[in-house]
This record gives sequence, C-alpha cells and structure tokens, in this order.
Amino acid sequence: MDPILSKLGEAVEFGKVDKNSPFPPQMKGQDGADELASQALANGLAPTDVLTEALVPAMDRVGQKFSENKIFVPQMLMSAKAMGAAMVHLKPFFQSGAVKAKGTFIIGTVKGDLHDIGKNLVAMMVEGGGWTIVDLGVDVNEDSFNQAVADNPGAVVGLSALLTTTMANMEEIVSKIKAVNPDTKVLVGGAPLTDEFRAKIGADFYSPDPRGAVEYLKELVA
Ligand code: B1M
Repeated sequence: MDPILSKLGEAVEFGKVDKNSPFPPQMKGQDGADELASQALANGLAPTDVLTEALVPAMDRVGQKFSENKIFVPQMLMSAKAMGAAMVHLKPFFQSGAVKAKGTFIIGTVKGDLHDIGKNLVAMMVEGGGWTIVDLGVDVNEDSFNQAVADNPGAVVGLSALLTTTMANMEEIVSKIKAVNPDTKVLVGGAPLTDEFRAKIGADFYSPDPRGAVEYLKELVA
C-alpha cells in the first residue's frame, strides 16, 4: 500500500484530524487526516483507493477496538471527525462531471441513529451520478421523510441505519412513506442490514454500498 495511505489510515484510526489538533498526544505535530488526504490526492492517488484502502478499513478497525472495549465513544468521535476532514477533499472528485438531471434522491439516517459517515458517502456518490440530493441529516422520523417526498414529488428515498436497534425503525418509516405515497421507491442500506430484512420491511432495494445505490438509481431511470 502507498505509505501515504497507511499514514492516512492511522490518522483516522487514532483520530488525528489535522496537524494542529492536540489529539492524540502521541501524534502531536504530525500531519492529520486533513493534510494526508490532500497530499494523497495531489500525488495522484485515486479517490476510490483513498476511500477503500485507507478510510473505510480505518473505521472498521475503530469499530473492532470499540467492540473489544479498547477505545470508547470519545475516541470513536475523534475518528469520525478525522474521517470527515478527509472526506472534504474527496467530495469534489465524487461530485464532478455529471449534470443533475436524473431526479431527486432524499436521504437520511433513521430516527434514533446518529451515524452519518456512510450516509454522507452514499449522498456524495449518488450526487456524482447525476441526482439532486435532499439530505435530511440524522435521527430522521417518518414525518420528515414524508414532508420531503411531498416537497419533491417523484423523488426516491434512501434510508441509512448503523445500529441493530435503529434498523428496526426502518419498518415503520417505510410503511408510513408507502401509506402516503405507495409508488415512492425506498432504498435501504447500512452495515447491519440484509436483503432478507429489506424484503421483510417492504423496502424496494437494499444496497450494501454506495455503488449499488448508484446502480439501482441508474436502472430506475433507464
Ligand atoms: Co457507533 N456503533 N455508536 N458511533 N460506530 C457502530 C455502528 C458499531 C458497529 C461499533 C461496534 O460496536 N463495533 C456499534 C453498533 C452495534 C450494533 O448495533 N450492531 C456502534 C454503537 C454501539 C454505538 C453507540 C450505541 C455507542 C454508545 O453510545 N455506547 C452510539 C449510538 C449513537 C446513536 O446513533 N444513537 C454510537 C456512536 C457513534 C459515534 C457518534 C461516536 C460515531 C458516529 C459519528 C458519525 O457518524 N458522525 C460512531 C462510529 C464512528 C462508529 C463506527 C466505528 C464507524 C461507523 C462508520 O462511519 N463507518 C462503527 C463501527 C463500524 O462501522 N465498523 C460504529 C464507516 C462508513 C463508511 O461505513 O457507516 O457502514 P458505514 O456505511 C457504509 C455501508 O454501511 C453503506 O455504505 C457505506 C459506505 O460503504 N451504507 C449504505 C450506509 N448507509 C447506506 C444507505 C444506503 C446504501 C448503503 O442506501 C440508502
């Protein structure tokens, strides 16, 4: 792996946001995710490699350490902040090129859930695929989704959940969206989901990653 990607992965894993950030003390004065992501792209590394070889595996290591009680919520939060600082540099690459003409994609992390990194990535890539994004943020309930559908007739809705507890909230949200607008297509995703779960809650499509979401949307308008 390119050494800069290893360093970037470490910066995210240990929550080093940028050179000036005091956390973690053992990385004082070193470049953080902000500088390293910028350098990686300036050196010509592909944005998708930066994402899949450095950033996503780093967050997986963070999750693993959290499961083993080796780190706690504040450290996870610093890693999320570092990931966000890196993603700022990736965003223009995923958004460039396409004309926004394919439709509107409403996306949100479901109620009770505050995880937004995966949701933001999906939004970024779908936008890059030519869709207008209405991002409702995190902790979004069925009324907010329905209001957004009313404001954007014909839009496709994407729901994200990262917790086994909050994925259960998707069922109510899907059924309330379908009760008001039966033709609205609902796409679901997030680490704990499966296609079996998607079928059980009556959503139209499950994608484990942003690429699948982009492909599904492409087929919808083909
Ligand atoms: Co939390 N957290 N967290 N967390 N967190 C997980 C999810 C966990 C797996 C960690 C662990 O225990 N190993 C665990 C969930 C266990 C479970 O339910 N199965 C967990 C827990 C327990 C919690 C808290 C309950 C901890 C606590 O307070 N005791 C708490 C809950 C807060 C809440 O939401 N109410 C909590 C809090 C947090 C932070 C706020 C500190 C922070 C989030 C900050 C933020 O998002 N701004 C955080 C983080 C960072 C994580 C981990 C470490 C990383 C998540 C992440 O960003 N991954 C995570 C462990 C892990 O995932 N390995 C963990 C990177 C991201 C690119 O991947 O989000 O999976 P992901 O998105 C992917 C796909 O899932 C997919 O595409 C993305 C790109 O490939 N995808 C979609 C996602 N949405 C999609 C939608 C689609 C399609 C695809 O279509 C619409």
